[in-house]
Parts: sequence; structure tokens; C-alpha cells
Amino acid sequence: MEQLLNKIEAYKNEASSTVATDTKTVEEFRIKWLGTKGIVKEIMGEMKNVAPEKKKEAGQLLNEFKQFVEARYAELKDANSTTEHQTSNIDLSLPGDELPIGSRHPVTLMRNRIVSIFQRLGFAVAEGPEIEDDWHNFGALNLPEHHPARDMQDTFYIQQNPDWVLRTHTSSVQIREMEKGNLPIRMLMPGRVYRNETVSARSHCFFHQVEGLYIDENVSFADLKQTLYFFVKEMYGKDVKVRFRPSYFPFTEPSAEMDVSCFICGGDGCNICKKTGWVEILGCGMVHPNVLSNCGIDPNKYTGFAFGMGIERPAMMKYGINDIRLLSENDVRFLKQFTSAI
Ligand code: 2NL
Repeated sequence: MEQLLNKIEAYKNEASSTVATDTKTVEEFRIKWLGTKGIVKEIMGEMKNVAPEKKKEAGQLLNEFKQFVEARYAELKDANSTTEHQTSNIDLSLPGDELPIGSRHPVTLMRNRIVSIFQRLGFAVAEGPEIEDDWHNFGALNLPEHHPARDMQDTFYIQQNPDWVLRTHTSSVQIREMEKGNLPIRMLMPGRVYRNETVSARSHCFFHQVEGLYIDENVSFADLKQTLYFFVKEMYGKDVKVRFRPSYFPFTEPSAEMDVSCFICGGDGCNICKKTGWVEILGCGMVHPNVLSNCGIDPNKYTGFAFGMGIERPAMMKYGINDIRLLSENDVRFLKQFTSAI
């Protein structure tokens, strides 16, 4: 008994003075003291050598010893779980890793600029299919049977079905909206369109446009002009000058093209405006009565205006891009130069 007491006392001292500086040495402590072949087990085995009348007292002592070692183990474990990161080289005050955020495509940036200006005037956005039937792309738009735009040279036809084309403008979406018959209509149709053109630095066989449509009672050419004036001033600044030139589209009458004073040279004449001082930015007009009746809208009750503009050219001018092909090659070195905003 005396011997056992001394042994326990010595072990207690040893356990108290044993230190652990990381999770590895804490685990070593557990194995040495509390493991299946550990010291606590070993000393519990001494019970069999204790005289029967001393067994109760010895049992209490051994239990107390076991609790002592367990407490020391818990102490070392606690100390190391809270100091682990302080003793390692991790600086918890550093800001976290920045998540890599992509950048927006220049065509998207320009489209968003255009769309947000018209949204402030109450225009909603509509989208539609890129594969269209002949009616929505041509017929309903008053494009006569033998109009050159319908030529295979200008339009991609779908082989499986001669009635299907890759849409050549987003007007087809406007036709779909008019056919729904929910009037008035004040909508913008941004999207990708296709033309069978030779790809070069200046033109591509697919590109993007935004078309707009406003149909209600008493919509006039004055409404058209004021809406587009507002757009241009928001887009190019208060000092920009505007001119309308008479033009022709089968789906509008009268029709016009709108130029703005060159935003590069301010009208003095440069390469961008080809020394004219003016840059053409869109086509527009009053919706042709045939187009309205093709969509089940009474042209004697309703009138409307429409306009269409490309996105690539203004985007290229704004960002100084000299080859339209860069916009569809998706070279990350090119794309990452643009902002992720808007
Ligand atoms: C251009 C010219 C234009 C339209 C698009 C349109 C749509 C319907 C009815 C009438 Cl449903 N017009 N769209 C009108 C005039 C011009 O686009 O140069 N686009 C790039």
C-alpha cells in the first residue's frame, strides 16, 4: 500500500510536469498515460496485489489518480487547441483571398447602357428565338416575296426546313409581341442576329442589335424624335448634335436614319466619321400600317414608331476596338480588359 502511494505520487508529479506544445504531443500524452497499455491501466493492475482489507481505500486512490491524469490530459488538449493558430505562421488578421470575378463583355456593357436609358422611359425588355420562321422574320414585316434581304446570299436558311431562318433582325420578336395584342406596347428587343456576310475586320456573320417599339393611340413622329433625342443626350452627352436623314425600310413609313455629331472630333472631321463630322447610329420610322394589320392591330386606331441600332459599332468606338472579330473570339487576354461593373 505504502509502495502504491509513493508510485502514484511520483506519477502525479510526472504527469503535472509533462508539457505538450502541439496536437501531436497531446496525443502522445494520451497514449502514454491513458492508452490501452498506458500508465493508468498499468497502475490499475496493481489492485490485485493489495490486501483485501485495503482494497476499498486503494480503489479510491486509483480512481482519483485516473481522474487526475484525465484532467491533465484535458488541460493540455485545451491549451493546444486555442494556441495552435497562434504558434503557427498563419496571420488571421490578413484579408481573405479575393474571389476571381469575371469581366463583362464589351457588347454586354454597351447593350446594358442602351437598355438602361430606355428603361427609364418605361420601355420593357423582350426576347425571342434566334431561329425564326419566314413569317416573323420577313412576311409580317412587309418584306415582299422577292426582296433581296430574303436572298440566300444575305440570310442563313435552316437546311431541314426551308421555312426557317436564323433571324436577320430582332424585329421578329416585336412581331411576336404585337401578335399577343397587349396594347399599348413599349418594348426593347436586344439580341443576336445573323447575316450571311463575309467575315472581316469590319463586318461579321453574326452581331447584336437593340430594336425598340412603341405602339399606342396618337403616337407621332414627334414622339419618335423626342425619345431618340433623349437617348442620344444620355448616351453621348448634352452637347451632341442630331440629324435625321430620310431613308427607306419596308417595315416603316416614313423612315429615317439618325446621325450624331462625331463624338471623336466633335464635328471637325476625322477617320471615325470619314471627315463628314457625323456618325450614323440608328434607323427608325413610323411602323408601316401593313405591319400593324399583319399582327392584328387596327392601323386606323393605333400608330407607332420603331427603331433599330447595332451594338458592335458603338462598342468598338467607345472601347477603341479595331477588329470586330475580337468580339467573338473569346480570347481572355482581350476580354479581361473590360470592367465587371453594370
Ligand atoms: C437599323 C434599322 C430598324 C425597325 C428597325 C421595326 C420593327 C417592327 C416594325 C417596324 Cl416590328 N420597324 N424595326 C424600324 C426601323 C429601322 O432598324 O439600321 N437597324 C440596325
